[in-house]
Amino acid sequence: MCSVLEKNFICMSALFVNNSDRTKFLENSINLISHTLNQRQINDLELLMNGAFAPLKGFLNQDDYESVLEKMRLSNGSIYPMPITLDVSNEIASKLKRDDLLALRDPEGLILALLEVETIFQPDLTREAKCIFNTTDTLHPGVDYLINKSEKNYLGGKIYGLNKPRHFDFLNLRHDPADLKEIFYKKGWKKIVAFQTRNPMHRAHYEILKRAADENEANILIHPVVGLTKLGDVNHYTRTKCYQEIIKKFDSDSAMLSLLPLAMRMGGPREALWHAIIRKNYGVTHFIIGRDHAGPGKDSNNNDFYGPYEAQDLVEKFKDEIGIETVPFKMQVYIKESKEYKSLDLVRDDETSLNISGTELREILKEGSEIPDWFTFPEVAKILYDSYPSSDKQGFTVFFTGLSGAGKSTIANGLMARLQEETSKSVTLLDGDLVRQHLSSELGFSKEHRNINIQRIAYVASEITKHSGIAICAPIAPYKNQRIAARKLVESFGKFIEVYVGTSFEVCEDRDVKGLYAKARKGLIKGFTGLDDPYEVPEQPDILVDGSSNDPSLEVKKIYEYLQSNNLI
Ligand code: PPS
Repeated sequence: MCSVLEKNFICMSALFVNNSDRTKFLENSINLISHTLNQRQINDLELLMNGAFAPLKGFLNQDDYESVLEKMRLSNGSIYPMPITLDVSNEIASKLKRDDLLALRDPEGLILALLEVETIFQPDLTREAKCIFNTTDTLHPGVDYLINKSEKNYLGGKIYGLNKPRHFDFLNLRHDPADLKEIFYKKGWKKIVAFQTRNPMHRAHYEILKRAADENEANILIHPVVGLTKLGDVNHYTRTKCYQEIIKKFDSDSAMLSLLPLAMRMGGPREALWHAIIRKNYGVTHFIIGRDHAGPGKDSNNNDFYGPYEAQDLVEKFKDEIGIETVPFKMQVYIKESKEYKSLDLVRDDETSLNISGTELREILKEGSEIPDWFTFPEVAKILYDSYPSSDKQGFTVFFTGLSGAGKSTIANGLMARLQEETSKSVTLLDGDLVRQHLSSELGFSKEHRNINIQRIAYVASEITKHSGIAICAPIAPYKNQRIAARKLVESFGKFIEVYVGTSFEVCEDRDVKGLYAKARKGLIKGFTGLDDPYEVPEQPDILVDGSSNDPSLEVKKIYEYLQSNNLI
């Protein structure tokens, strides 16, 4: 692919070894210590290996790291604002010394590269946060990684690329820098204006792109990030389907779409500068920087981490050194009267400006309301509706908890029947006894086993919820922590409603439907919930029901009405 002169820089800087070295390296790698890369490290490695992070030749050594923190430059003076580091566990760091080779593998064990260790150091991660992100507030995703997730040792050294990370999606939209440069060359594109995004694209973005291309007589590269972005972002599958619709709005010879497997740090100004360097490496000549580029949202005091145009200002300062033109854009709004988009700062007093924020859009989707036509193209709206069904079309989990014999199964069965009678959703009952028979037959009632049991139930419930079904769970679930963990797992996909069946121990013992209380009193059953094993009463259940009631259908009605009033059915 590297035939033309102007691509030489990239070919030389890409870090893949030639074929004969590759065979040697692979043979020798069997005896090497291995590090399993996390998703962020895989994204970093892919862009190191393909030359998108040029002039980097590997993960930063200590002198480059210090220099990047303090001066936004490598120790040789090249501008580089983001420290690309490899954090590893104490166990791995303690086994390595200078000049050792370390095998870098993906979670399935595929070797991606070798690292020739040059420096091993323990960074001051709080200082790094302050220098790079200008804050130590862990609400900042970049800071959160450093303080709460990063391992405490950094390894610096040269990378020998052996295999590209595996991708199975949108293969025709993935390009290395050399590929894109060759495509631009073949298309005869001299000026290319790139657009970075981690969100779905709407009409305002289309207008920005059209104007940027016209004003600069340039072609368009839509270059969205499909590596790690901010938690809660629209997933990249949905976004890419939206981009595929947007690209159709341009002449086929004037614009193209390519996906960038970058792990964002949400570092505002420094990140914008880094994005510009990366785009330069892909052969881009003009880079659009909008309002709050790579902004991480609000801090713990509800203030913005960075000023809205700080990123534009910083990149502007370094554009000549990088060799890329910046195309700054102010926030675009829709003018109701003239039915056109314009910069917010140009709106006249007699004009009505309209905009929909990301949060407002999520609200519209949740309610199942219509996304206005002025805001997005109907094709994009359809993709978003399909991916984000309104609450009444989403799945959910009703999680009963209470003592043995409290009446969980009776009420759960009643709820299941009512839901099946009155809705068209599929309902699955994960009753305590049934789960113990089918999913957890090897488990006993120790704390460890009970925890595993609830984790399994929560996992199955989360899958049912994800696929728009209703999961009704009815275990004892005596420990608060496990109930919280179950909620967390399910809530990634839909609502979790905790129902506490608050029947007292005395009533349950009195009923003793299965004769278990009597056995436990005689010491024939050890670790019985409520007797010699704790039941941690839910402090704030979503619903409290009375399991000692003579008419369980009243309790079923209470839950059913709760589901109705929360738009779940
Ligand atoms: S847990 O703690 O959530 O894993 O328990 P769970 O799987 O829901 O328990 C299912 C049934 O096991 C019976 N059983 C016991 N319960 C409590 N403590 C001990 N030691 C015990 N041994 C057996 C009990 O009948 C549970 O069913 P329910 O429907 O709650 O009565």
